[in-house]
Amino acid sequence: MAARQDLYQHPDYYLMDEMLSDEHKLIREATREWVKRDVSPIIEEYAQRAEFPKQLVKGLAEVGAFGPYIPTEYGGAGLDQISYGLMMMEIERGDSGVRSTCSVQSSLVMYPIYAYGSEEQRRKYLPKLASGEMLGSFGLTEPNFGSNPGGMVTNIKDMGDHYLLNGAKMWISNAPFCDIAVVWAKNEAGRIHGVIVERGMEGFTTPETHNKWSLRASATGELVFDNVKVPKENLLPNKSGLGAPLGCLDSARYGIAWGALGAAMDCYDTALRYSKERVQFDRPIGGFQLQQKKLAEMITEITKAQLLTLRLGQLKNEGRATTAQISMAKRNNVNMALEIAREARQMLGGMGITGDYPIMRHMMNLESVVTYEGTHDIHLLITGMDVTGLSAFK
Ligand code: TGC
Ligand code: FAD
Repeated sequence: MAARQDLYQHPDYYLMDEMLSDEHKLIREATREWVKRDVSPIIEEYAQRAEFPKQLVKGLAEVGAFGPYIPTEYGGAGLDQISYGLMMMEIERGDSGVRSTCSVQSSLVMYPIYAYGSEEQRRKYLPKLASGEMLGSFGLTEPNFGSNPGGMVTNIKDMGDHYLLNGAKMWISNAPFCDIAVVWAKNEAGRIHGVIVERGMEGFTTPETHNKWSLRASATGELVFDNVKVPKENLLPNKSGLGAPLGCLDSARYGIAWGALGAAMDCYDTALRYSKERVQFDRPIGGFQLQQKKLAEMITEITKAQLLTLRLGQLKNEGRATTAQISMAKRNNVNMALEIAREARQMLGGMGITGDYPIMRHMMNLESVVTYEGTHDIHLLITGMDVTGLSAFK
């Protein structure tokens, strides 16, 4: 398959760039250049083969995409939340699966070790995770507990000098090759704790999930624990209860809100360029009112989402972004991106279903993004709960 030339130019209809600092723009440009050079030429082939391009790990670490907001003393990039968001936007512009790897590594593995871990755990794992020497995964979802993780049955038993871990996690990004997994399990009293499980521990296996039509350039699998002896020092000591994993999700969902924006912008940019080049009835198809309606609606939705997401980033920087605000942005942006991908795909006619253009890949990837980290419906119910004060889950 011939490598695709990446001609991407980002839409900025409301001059949002003027609201970014010079540092933000530098970080965004550096990430974009890396995506254009290292991701775009190879990603279609890897997605078609259903293989994670492991060679990207080094570059992701070098652009600072593993732990962008983790302090530098632990190997992170020490950046603000808007920088983190812009990186996720650029990386998902390349591919949602590559962004998934960064979300998991940064927000679901490094963040809990940083926020809930001991100083020894921080020093042992964070620098290696930041450099890409180690890759992590996050085990919350189980075969019978997806939207309702509080019902999990994976458990730890205190055996005196270690914990005995039993159970299974499903749909876990990066599971097949992770070096460590942050796993959520209940103790004898039913309290949820996080433990760090290392590859090589006896009884720990990570079978791969095959036959996905979505997120094909990301590896997904199970985490299976059969009487795994977990040393006591591997328990995250500083937070327990369902709020601990949900706190990690806040950070990952925030990154996904930015990421989905990137996928939407890539679909729009591709369709806009195509509409000016493709001639039917002796005119570029972009001159037809029906095609203009599609493009006008796309750029309107993208512009609204850009403003919503940047404001969320400002609130996150100030430590004021709420779970419900993050839910609204994740839900809105992923749905917006999915609708734009579907419309953009139609605008390319038959060419839209091929790997010569990125749209169909984005569209299929977004079917996972709209489901993981809380489904579209769950996020709606989080907003409903926030505005009414009444939980639809109980
Ligand atoms: P609920 O009673 O509402 O809450 C239980 C406790 O948690 C606290 N809490 C939070 N704390 C921090 N951050 C948050 N976002 C929090 N949300 C809730 C809450 O205050 C309470 O604390 P306490 O002290 O009173 O006990 O819980 P619930 O059982 O009713 O569930 C609520 C619900 C449905 C919203 C929650 O379970 C949920 O968000 N479900 C969706 C599950 C989900 O998102 N799974 C994602 C798995 S990871 C993943 O998909 C990774 S994909 C990665 C990739 O490849 O990019
Ligand atoms: P279910 O919870 O069974 O939901 C099925 C349907 O019912 C959905 O439409 C849902 O919205 C609806 N529903 C459920 N409850 C309600 C309700 N109360 N009211 C109304 N509707 C409801 N998990 C991890 O822990 N770590 C990972 O790294 C990870 N990576 C993933 C990667 C991929 C590619 C995918 C697809 C998933 C991943 N997940 C991961 C799991 C993901 O978070 C779950 O798939 C998601 O939370 C939904 O759970 P479920 O699939 O069991 O669906």
